[in-house]
Amino acid sequence: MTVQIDHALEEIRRFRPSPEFAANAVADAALYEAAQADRVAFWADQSRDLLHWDKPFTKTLDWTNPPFAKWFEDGELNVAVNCLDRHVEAGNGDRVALHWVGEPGDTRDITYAELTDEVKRAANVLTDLGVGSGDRVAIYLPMIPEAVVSMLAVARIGAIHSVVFGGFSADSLASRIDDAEASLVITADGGYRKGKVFALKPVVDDALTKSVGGSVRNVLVVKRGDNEVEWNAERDLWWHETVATASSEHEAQAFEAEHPLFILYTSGTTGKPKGILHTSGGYLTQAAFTHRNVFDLHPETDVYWCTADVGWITGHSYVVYGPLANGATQVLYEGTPDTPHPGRWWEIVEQYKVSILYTAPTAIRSFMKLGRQIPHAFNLRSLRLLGSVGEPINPEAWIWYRHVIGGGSIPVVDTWWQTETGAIMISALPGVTDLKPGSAQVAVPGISIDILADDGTPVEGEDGGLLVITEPWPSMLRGIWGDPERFKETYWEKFGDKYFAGDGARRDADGDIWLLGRVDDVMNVSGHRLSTAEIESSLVAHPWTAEAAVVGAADETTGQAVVAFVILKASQAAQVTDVAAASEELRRHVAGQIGAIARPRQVFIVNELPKTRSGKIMRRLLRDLAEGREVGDTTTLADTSIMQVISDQVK
Ligand code: 6R9
Repeated sequence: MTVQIDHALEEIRRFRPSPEFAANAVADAALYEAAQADRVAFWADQSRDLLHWDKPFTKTLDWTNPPFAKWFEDGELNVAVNCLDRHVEAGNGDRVALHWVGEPGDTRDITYAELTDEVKRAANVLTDLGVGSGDRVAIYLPMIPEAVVSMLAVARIGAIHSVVFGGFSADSLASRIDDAEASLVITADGGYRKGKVFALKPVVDDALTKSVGGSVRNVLVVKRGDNEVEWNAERDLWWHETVATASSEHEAQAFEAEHPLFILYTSGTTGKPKGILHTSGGYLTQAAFTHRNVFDLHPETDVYWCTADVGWITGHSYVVYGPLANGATQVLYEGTPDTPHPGRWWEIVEQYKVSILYTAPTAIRSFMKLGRQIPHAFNLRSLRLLGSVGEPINPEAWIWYRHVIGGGSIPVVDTWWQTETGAIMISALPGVTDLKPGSAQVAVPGISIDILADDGTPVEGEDGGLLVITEPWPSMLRGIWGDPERFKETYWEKFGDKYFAGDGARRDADGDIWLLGRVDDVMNVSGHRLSTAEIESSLVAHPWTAEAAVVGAADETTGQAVVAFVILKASQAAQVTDVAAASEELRRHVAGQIGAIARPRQVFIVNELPKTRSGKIMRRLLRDLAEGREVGDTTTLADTSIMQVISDQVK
């Protein structure tokens, strides 16, 4: 059965918030008015209300040296204390912070008091290992409570974490360790995924032989998969032999608001991932503000579940920092949605009475394909708010999400933001905004968004243009690790002091914003960012490959899929007789080099690539081919007949 994804593009229904929801909503229209009246004062008020400052700030924003912003500069706070200790001190130590569910079915409920103790213990171990303020710690873990504990322990001592998604390869891990010069890696023996243990410690071992920097002194290993691991007694330590036995006394120090909190690598338009740098006070302010207001969080009663992995920014801001700063109770699930059965997520919703669910369109579309009988075998009536992130949600998926998962009457918020923005920037406010399927809608209070033409002039009417952020915001990236020039070039060169997001957008007659996808060579596969250049360079690194071009082709389930066109070296072509096996080998190679998420859906072996006279590959034409469309304008090709040749080969 195939599902027509786009046939609800004519969807024009609007959904008013129900009076009951609006009456109890955390957010109200006054937030917009306050932010409108004085944007900077608005953020200062939010920060004071939502966070505990050991030393209150007196300055809110310094934008005298754009694009380097400073927020709440003279204030001091401890991020981990804001996420933990202060809730315990306020009498909420017995509240569950994490309902953790392991894929094989084991569970742990961890209260705020217990999580605080565990983080203090881990902080003591890190300090004993010589990790201090400003040092970098790489975290390569499955979705287990220790991932959250590790991040907060690093934050607590003022060190900087770099979480690397557990699906990334040894090469990817090694380059991230080297770029940040991490001195410690926190990992596990393995984790569970699709019913099997996937090994992590061996990947770390491999990465450390590939690492050229030699910065890593220790590897701290959580026992999770019970898989065999090799052991380097001088370097490796078990978590259960160190953290579990460490003291839970730990006095947290306050750090300056602009103290670095984490680096998170994300794909850009070039082959080399960028280490996006976030700092403490502004980041936590906007993560907490948006988590509370966009998800209408009532921490005493809600059970919140964001399905993102902590390896992505969504996991940083909306699994760790936002929810914990707000004292939320949340679900943390280790595994995949379909293990051991396709209703696993809905079983978890029923069991924990999840009230707020935040996930990605790609997941929603795969559930649509399986049919509503799967979620409907469970009681989903606890749900009262649904969120979406990662890519545009097409109206059909939006309607399905609201009706089939949400029972037809609860709000769905589509949230636009990026690793670089740190927190949600565009979204409806539930209970306040009329909802419009398919549109991310409006800038959150205190955020200034515009749509510009390529030459910087404002776009008139409903034409599409480029999305920009016109004023600095608290959770904005503070730079690219070790590369201030690349930071300026990538985001600020195009429009002067306005931030260029890399997304196309248009505004409709009501002023609602519709995202139109990336305008650069960044693909979005299942809500994950991948760069065409990075995959091309991986393909070219294979001994058979002479040249490669990669495009993101529309895909019903994953949004986009990686499709590669490869020319083999003449010296190899004779030996490669089985084309299917060769493309399979290249797919495997990319998965091995970058990670399974980058594995191309298809690799086509071709003799030529379409190039302009100046030698630029015309990916647009390859995308037409990959999407089964009539090939577009070929007049700028050096050889206009080439597309026919390629298309015959692809068939
Ligand atoms: C949070 C996250 C960022 C890119 C972004 C855009 C796309 C994210 C979206 C969306 C349309 C939404 N994106 N949310 N597009 N509607 N609600 O996903 O961060 O991994 O850095 O990706 O994802 O293209 O530029 P990140």
